[in-house]
Amino acid sequence: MFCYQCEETMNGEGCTKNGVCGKKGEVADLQDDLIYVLKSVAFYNQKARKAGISEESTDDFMLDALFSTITNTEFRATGIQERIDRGFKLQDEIKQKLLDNNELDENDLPEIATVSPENLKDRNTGILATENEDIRSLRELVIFGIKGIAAYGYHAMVLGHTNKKVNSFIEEGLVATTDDSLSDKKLIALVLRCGEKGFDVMALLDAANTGTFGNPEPTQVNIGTRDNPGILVSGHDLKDLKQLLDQTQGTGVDVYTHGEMLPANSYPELKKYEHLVGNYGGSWWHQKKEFETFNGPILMTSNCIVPPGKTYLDRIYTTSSVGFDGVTHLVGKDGQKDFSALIEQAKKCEPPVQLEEGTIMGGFAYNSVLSVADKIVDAVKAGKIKKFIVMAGCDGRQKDRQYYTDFAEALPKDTVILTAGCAKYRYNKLNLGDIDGIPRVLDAGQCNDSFSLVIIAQGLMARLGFTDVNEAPISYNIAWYEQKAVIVLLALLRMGIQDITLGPKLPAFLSPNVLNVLVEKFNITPNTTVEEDMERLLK
Ligand code: FS2
Ligand code: SF4
Repeated sequence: MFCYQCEETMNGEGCTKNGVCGKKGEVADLQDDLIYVLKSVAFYNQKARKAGISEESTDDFMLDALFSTITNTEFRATGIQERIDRGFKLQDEIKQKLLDNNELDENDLPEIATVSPENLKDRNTGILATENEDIRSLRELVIFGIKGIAAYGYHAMVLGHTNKKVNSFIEEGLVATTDDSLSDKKLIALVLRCGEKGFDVMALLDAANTGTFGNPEPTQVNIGTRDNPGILVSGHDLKDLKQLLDQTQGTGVDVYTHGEMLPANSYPELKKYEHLVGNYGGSWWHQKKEFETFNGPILMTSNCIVPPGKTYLDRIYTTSSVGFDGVTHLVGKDGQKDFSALIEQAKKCEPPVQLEEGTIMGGFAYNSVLSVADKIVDAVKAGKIKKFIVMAGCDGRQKDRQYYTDFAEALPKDTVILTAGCAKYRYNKLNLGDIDGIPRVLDAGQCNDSFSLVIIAQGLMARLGFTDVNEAPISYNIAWYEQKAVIVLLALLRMGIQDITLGPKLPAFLSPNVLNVLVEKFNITPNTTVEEDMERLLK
């Protein structure tokens, strides 16, 4: 095993026995095999795409399979093995179709395309198979970005929204990482194209979410509890939540969001349910304690599961790309899922233990922020808002993340934080106040809604008369943890955004030379101390 895809990788270098996240070495090895097989499927499907004979079901499979390899998603060896088997089946089917259509020369296949169930174990599928550390770094940067694209593409796909160009890029990118003739320059260009597709897929998911559930509205989200039994929904999938809300209506069972599902409370088509009570607890890594005190069933709809504690193992459920041994996994049929097992179990459970009370504000996606843009622009022109600080990204369990709370608290009162993703839990309950009624923390939503922050930045910039994105009074202090944040970062870079401060640690998968390129091209800076960063970011 060798995995270095997330921020908490062992010693800042790589997990080599088991993952810090709890992923077993066997599962990590299978994930390497799966990515390898996906590269082969991608090779064939690129040809099928060009010949006009590719199937949508292949896109769906690729999105799910890549998503399953993201940190804190599929922990089951069986779950990964099933996807490897399916990949081989698809590889054969697409190959046969290409042969039937005279679109393939079997005597001219690259090595990746000759992988089979019989020879897979003889191949070195691991990350370290690429010996040159700069090429390895760039290849993995592309692959981790593609994993993020796949996750967002998956959530859009279940809502009926797809983007063929994005799906094609996923294949192109995967195949490119097997091409030894590609120079580092070409790989850097590929990394930037990955960022471009990252932006496109976030726009796609935004269209899927807002088209289905309406534009998020500024909303006071309750963080207390009621006396009914409840079901807690975590992960990122709004469609699963909607189906659960429909099925729990009139049953006496309440529904709460957790972690990255918090923004669901601001969508008109979700907040209209009286029994969507509010949000319970904090970001993903608090779940062991919070799932225990919640008392009722928990539905994990996507990444962000941590190895469950015994006290709630019999009442946690997974679905879609996420899975864990010993946890009931729910599979839908024709886009519909049956949550009756959770509902019946909830009826026998105690109501949640109240952890806190009051409300937090959410729903500041681009539509609601830009609808009051004049007010914001007036506040900027009057000198009441001096700077916007984008503090998007991830939360994590390491102690050094306290930096983000301290940074938010230390910001002068004439600054506004634009946030998205679970990083917000480090400061969204601090009561940082408002400026002429504009909250000092504007929460655009989930990590994918970082897209919204770019639209907000562009919208405000245009009204303030700036033509260069880097001249506007906006600074970036981004926190990362896993591969969805990698694609958010690449998307920001592709937008030409300079001077991003990144923390709490730099990715282990960036070799010194690749890091130098990012520093020279985009002036990415690792975060340091609150004081030092504050001075630089407020300049
Ligand atoms: Fe939180 Fe970071 Fe959302 Fe994850 S914003 S840890 O990428 O998918 O959540
Ligand atoms: Fe280690 Fe992160 Fe990989 Fe888990 S996902 S094995 S913690 S690098």
